[in-house]
Amino acid sequence: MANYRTAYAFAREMHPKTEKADIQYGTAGFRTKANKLGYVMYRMGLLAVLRARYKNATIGVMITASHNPEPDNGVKLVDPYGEMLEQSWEGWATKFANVGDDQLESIIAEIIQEYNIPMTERVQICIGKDTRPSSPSLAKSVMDGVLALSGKPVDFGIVTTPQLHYFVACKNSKHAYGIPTEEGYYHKLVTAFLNLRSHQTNSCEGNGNYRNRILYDGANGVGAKKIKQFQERLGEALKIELYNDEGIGTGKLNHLCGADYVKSNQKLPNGIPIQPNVRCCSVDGDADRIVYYFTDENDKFHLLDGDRIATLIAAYLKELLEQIDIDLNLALIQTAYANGASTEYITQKLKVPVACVSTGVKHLHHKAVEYEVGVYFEANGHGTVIFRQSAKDRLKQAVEDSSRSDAQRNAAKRLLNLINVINETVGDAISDMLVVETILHAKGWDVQDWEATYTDLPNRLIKVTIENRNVITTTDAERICLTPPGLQDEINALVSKYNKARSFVRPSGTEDIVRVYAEAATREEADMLAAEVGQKVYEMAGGIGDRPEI
Ligand code: G16
Repeated sequence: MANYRTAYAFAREMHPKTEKADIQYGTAGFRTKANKLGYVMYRMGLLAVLRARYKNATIGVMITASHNPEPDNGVKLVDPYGEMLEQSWEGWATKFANVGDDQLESIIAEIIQEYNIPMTERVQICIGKDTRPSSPSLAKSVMDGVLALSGKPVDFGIVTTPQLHYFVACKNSKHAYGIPTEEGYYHKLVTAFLNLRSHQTNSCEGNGNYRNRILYDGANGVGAKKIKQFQERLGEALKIELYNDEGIGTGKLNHLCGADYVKSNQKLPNGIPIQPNVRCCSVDGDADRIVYYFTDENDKFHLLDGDRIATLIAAYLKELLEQIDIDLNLALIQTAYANGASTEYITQKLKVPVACVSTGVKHLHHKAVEYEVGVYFEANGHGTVIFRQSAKDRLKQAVEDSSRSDAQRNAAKRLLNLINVINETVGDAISDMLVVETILHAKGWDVQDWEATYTDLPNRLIKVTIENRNVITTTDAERICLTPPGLQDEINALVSKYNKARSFVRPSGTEDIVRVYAEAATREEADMLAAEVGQKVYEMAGGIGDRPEI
């Protein structure tokens, strides 16, 4: 019991619970104002050690509020293979965060007993943080929690969320996933990317319509810092022009820029120059999401979001698998936010099966592992591809198989290289960018060719603030609203007024708001439907603040 006493004493002296209101482990861990999180961080340090001992593995703790505004912060635990914390432990995380200081000792004893956790192992906890000014002191609280239960904190400093996931996977992987250092990460991705470029007959400069120049919006966050490592290493192979790289603590993080801003507002971020038909991309505050876009010669903005990235990747993988002549089951996982046109394209044109799950990469990842090759993306640009080890082994055999043609073996080599560009642990904006650039280059496409594959249905995403967002509950992968009673009937009635329309509402798991999504045949109809549904939410679910305007 001596160990848990230390945990309690530390809590009382240094990290006492300061908030009365309960906090919940949401879509991506705990997220709220940074000044409310000190004790939560400490307790997540404790929980990480318990999880690590239970799994007999290294566990990760990432301190970030990703796309949220700079004064927010957050924390999430990373499981042994770099995946999100197993859902059955999210309840423990919520309990740990909310018990009184004097109950900490007993809750630690309870979890140890429930899982029969051996308390003698010396385990490592990898800790990473984004560029928020509040992150260093919150990281210190996590470390105190780790030390209180005699775990070993390994501080990776400021890193992107996907880098931290990668480090954890490397530390635990039996299949040599990579070297668990920043240098190891850059080396793995860049080597594979350059291999793919050099094996192509066409030049580095371009291929067909493809040009090797991209404007990159770093959201004034860690994605701006880390892309410099790639700029240096990629040189002429991909000329990345960096914008939105303000210093830490300027208050500009995610402000009028970044992937979430661009996706939600469907317009250019501040800071990116208008250059007609030039490929641009934006990452978010912790560089786990990316969207592409361009402005045409008439100043019209064109967005290529997560759905576009998913369809581009799935189509290319299908092409490679056909070239190799290998039968691997490939599927695409989306959420309710996926544009109806993307789902139609992928099922009817590409003939790749699609599954729809609830928002949150944890849900998408979970579904994707059911397939040999699982491509998963949220429309907001968060996603990746995962390959079963058996699929990788079959590809390696295909490369060695002398009965296969050179073309088949080369395609298998190409796919194996592409797998090394991909961060399979979680969505990774920079890795995704390199994958997109590889595919566009291989096809000789620029964004206009990519966009021409199908036509998006116009859509609109708005936020509505209500008193208690938990009064909204949903089912069927969040496509149907269960409560408040009658709201779904109202949504159905509004949707029926428009062509090709669809709309749903759900409480955000990262912000204190309700999200309303609408799509329809025309821009005007989509905007009108979103506003009307937003107003119904406001009226029937206790709206506060600004009422959505038509
Ligand atoms: C997080 C999650 C994403 C999710 C997003 C928005 O992203 O990792 O899977 O789509 O929040 O979630 P919600 O609609 O529940 O607020 P990020 O980039 O903020 O970590």
